[in-house]
Amino acid sequence: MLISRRGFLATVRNTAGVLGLGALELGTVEELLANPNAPTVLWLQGAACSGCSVSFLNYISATAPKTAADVLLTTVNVAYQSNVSTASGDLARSVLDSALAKGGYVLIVEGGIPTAFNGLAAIAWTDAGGKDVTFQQAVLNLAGRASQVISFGTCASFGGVPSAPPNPAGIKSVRNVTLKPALNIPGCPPHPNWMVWAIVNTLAKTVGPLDSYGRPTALYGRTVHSQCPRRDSEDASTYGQDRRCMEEMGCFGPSTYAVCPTMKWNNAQNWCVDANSQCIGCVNPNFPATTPLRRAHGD
Ligand code: FSX
Ligand code: SF4
Repeated sequence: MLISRRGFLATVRNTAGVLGLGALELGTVEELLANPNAPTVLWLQGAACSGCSVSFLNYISATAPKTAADVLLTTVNVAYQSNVSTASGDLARSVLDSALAKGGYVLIVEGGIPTAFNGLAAIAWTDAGGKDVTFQQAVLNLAGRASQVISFGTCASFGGVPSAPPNPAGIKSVRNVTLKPALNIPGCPPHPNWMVWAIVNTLAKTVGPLDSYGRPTALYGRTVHSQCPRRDSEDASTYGQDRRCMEEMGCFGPSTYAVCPTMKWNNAQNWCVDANSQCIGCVNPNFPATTPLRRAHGD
């Protein structure tokens, strides 16, 4: 069943409500949808903690787009988002079916992909005939007709937390399941600015060079250590010592590539080291196997 224009408008209006935007101007949405070039974005969620979506919803900026709502509703055409869309059942699935039939959308995947038990550890939805569609199958189908696949978070990019041993569900990354290129935006979770950056630059075709792990060097090109204000400071010997370097406590800043020290988090208020925690390397392909937190707990 193809979704009607009226149904789609209702879906978008409902999404605005969930985001706390109040009444969405129907004219604004119609204007957006009337644009034949309005890019469609589909955002699926698999084996994850929802932290990527939550991080994205905390996006805030002094310049446009100013909030996550601006991104979702006026900058791009997000037709499906697992956490914020209130549409469910046939209506939600029909949005995906319509996009698949048309092709050329941007597919965002958040979370790892369970592959053991024929993928049955995660059911994405049921098809029009009532048959279960595994998350693995959903990603494979939708990736096949996407113009670009983007992995949000370390789980989708590399397997991340849900793929940690013994990994009974056989969690794999998006690249390892689709065997196709995907733009990786790791972080557990990724910074909201990185996700907005990825969407906007993908649509504008301005992502630029990637490193060997499929990460844009604009965001992951320098080590945390090289940008850290504590580089020449005295070593910390325990937690809670302001302005001391955490290297002796296993800080991963020297081997982790991210812009956290310069961009900072929570609307540029703070970041891990400024809060007296080591960098735990959450953007790394082997996260969380070797984090200093595991060592601190004797794992
Ligand atoms: Fe993974 Fe997303 Fe870590 Fe969570 O949903 S990157 S577990 S913070 O956030 O997929
Ligand atoms: Fe490098 Fe970590 Fe020390 Fe900062 S706290 S200077 S990132 S080792």
